Amino acid sequence: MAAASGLELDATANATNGPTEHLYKVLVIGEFGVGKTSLIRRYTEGYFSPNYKLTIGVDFALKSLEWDNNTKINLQLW
Ligand SMILES: Nc1nc2c(ncn2[C@@H]2O[C@H](COP(=O)(O)OP(=O)(O)OP(=O)(O)O)[C@@H](O)[C@H]2O)c(=O)[nH]1
Ligand SMILES: [Mg+2]
Repeated sequence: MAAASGLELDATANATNGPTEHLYKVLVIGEFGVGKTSLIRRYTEGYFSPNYKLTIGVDFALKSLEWDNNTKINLQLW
């Protein structure tokens, strides 16, 4: 399984414009049944279930992180 992400932060947050929001789309790819859905669910929802059905096509989940007081990071995990 391989995860590719482009987590590069530009620290351009400034007080006048309020919080800066960043959106990153993270693609999780790999052979069937290796645990991609499990990994994403565990990270975004905080639990593991041994009963996931195989994913047909693609699915995605969202995770929002308060990076610091001026920066919000939204992750789209595919
Ligand atoms: N024991 C154990 N089982 C795991 C782990 N990760 C995933 N599994 C199990 O492996 C099976 C497949 O996990 P999925 O997360 O559905 O795998 P997937 O890569 O999304 O599969 P596809 O969507 O079919 O490509 C499930 O029954 C999971 O419960 C792990 O870390 N430990
Ligand atoms: Mg899956």
